[in-house]
Amino acid sequence: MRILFVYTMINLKLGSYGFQYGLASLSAYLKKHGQRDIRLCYMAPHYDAAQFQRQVAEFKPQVIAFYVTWDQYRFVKDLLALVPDPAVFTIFGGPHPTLNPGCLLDCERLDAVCVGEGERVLLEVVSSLERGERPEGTAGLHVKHGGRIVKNDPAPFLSDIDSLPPVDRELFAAAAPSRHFGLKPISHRNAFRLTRGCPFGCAFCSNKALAAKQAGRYVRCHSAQRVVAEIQECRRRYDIQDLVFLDDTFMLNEELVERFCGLYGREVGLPFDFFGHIPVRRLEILKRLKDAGGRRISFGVETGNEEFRRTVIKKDFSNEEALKTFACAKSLGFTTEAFIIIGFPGETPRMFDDTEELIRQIQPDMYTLTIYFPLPGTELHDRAVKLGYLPAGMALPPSYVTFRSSLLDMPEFPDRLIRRRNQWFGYNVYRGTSLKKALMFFIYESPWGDSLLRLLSPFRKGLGRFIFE
Ligand code: B12
Repeated sequence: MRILFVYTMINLKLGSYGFQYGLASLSAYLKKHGQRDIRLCYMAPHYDAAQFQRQVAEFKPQVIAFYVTWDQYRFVKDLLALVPDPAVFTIFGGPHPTLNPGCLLDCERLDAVCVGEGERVLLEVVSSLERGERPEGTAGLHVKHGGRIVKNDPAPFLSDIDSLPPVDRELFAAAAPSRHFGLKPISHRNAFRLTRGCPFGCAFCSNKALAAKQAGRYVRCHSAQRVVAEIQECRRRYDIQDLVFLDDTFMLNEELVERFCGLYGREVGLPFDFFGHIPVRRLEILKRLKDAGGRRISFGVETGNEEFRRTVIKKDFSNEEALKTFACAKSLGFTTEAFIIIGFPGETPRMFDDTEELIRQIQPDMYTLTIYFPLPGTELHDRAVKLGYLPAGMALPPSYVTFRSSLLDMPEFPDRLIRRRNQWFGYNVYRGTSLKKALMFFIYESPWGDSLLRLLSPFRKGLGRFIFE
């Protein structure tokens, strides 16, 4: 059966990236079960209907399978409407349809939505279609049938993720551009995962709601051997200089991290970047990671206002713990990065002063500041609606660039002010320690920052050294 996957990265701040682990896993799973004819339509950084139509006309897929996040939903919906042949089976999966399966009603041309992990679901859909049957009884599938919608309960989370085949990187090798515009390239060559899922309940993130969608354990780990073998295989195939781990929280399972560090340090040793979590209970674990090749560690600080962080954002650590963790990571020689969000529902400019102050004290090597983006199906999105900052059921305008402006209408912290604080943030944080960095961040956060980054992307490495060393 001819299956076309669609992955879009349209209108995003922070550049385009060439890999989506979930689709690569689905493709590998289907191939393991005998499907050979699988391709990818990768669309970035602009919407390009002609590209999609060309690929559909040439490949003549029988199934079109879209990965959908809330920010991309508006574009994917338009692409879907271009599918000419009613016999082509169309299906959405990924975090947005999982949390909002009602989008099946919203999209006339859509046949089905997958709720949760898709490996078994998509295989059963394809197998049913091959037998000439509609996949009505598939666990995890919401599917249209003669004018009504059949909603099947999801199957439990896969219990043993090591039993899955290694993800299909060639799918992306054939379709994604070799040049990436972001400062932190993520591609089929260098992106890996040690785990699936996340145990934390941050109110702005989809993970808590995703965890509740299926029965069983959401957080699962690969074995260290399995991941190192996958990395070795990739090194044989591609030229890899460094790695990035896409795990929501890489340091979840300390025993696993210990085992991984030992094996990886001995057999691979390439520099790697990953996400940490504050507080790090045993700081020795950071040392192990550094010795194994750890290079950049990113922590979600989100806000500098402790009370707001604990009660509204639902992240349980103190500023003291944040300072201590960063200091330790820096002293070990990591490049440190802080993830911060501005414009949370109910946040005030005064609270954001606390954020600026904390990050000024931390002095991370770099930061990523994003303007709060409400995700339907999350606690904080509902809070924004309840407080009257966001209309319920709001559609995203096509021109909206995530993280560039606020969708909330907060009289105390209006969009205009949020954007101003966003632009001046880096300057204010670094002006006392590095004027060069302060000015570079000011330019990057300006309205022309993205275009500039794109223009300068061939010189990314040199630029990185110039700013951060
Ligand atoms: C790594 C990552 C990134 C990377 C890589 C992109 C990516 N989407 O993978 C980068 C840094 C580029 C990135 C960018 C963004 N991200 Co991000 N990212 C993640 C993260 C941490 C892990 C994704 C992953 O590897 N999952 C593991 C794999 C195995 O699971 P999966 O991808 O969900 O796929 C499984 C199922 O969903 C399903 N499935 C998926 N697609 C399909 C399709 C079909 C047809 C079927 C049947 C099934 C199916 O089966 C797959 C295998 O089981 C997730 C958090 C999360 N838990 O998902 C956030 C997450 C996906 N990101 C999110 C957001 C908001 C963004 C950005 C908008 C941020 C921005 N403005 O730049 C962009 C959007 C880019 C895009 N189009 O995806 C949100 C999406 C929320 C939502 N409700 O839509 C998430 C969920 C985090 C959050 N805050 O809640 N991200």
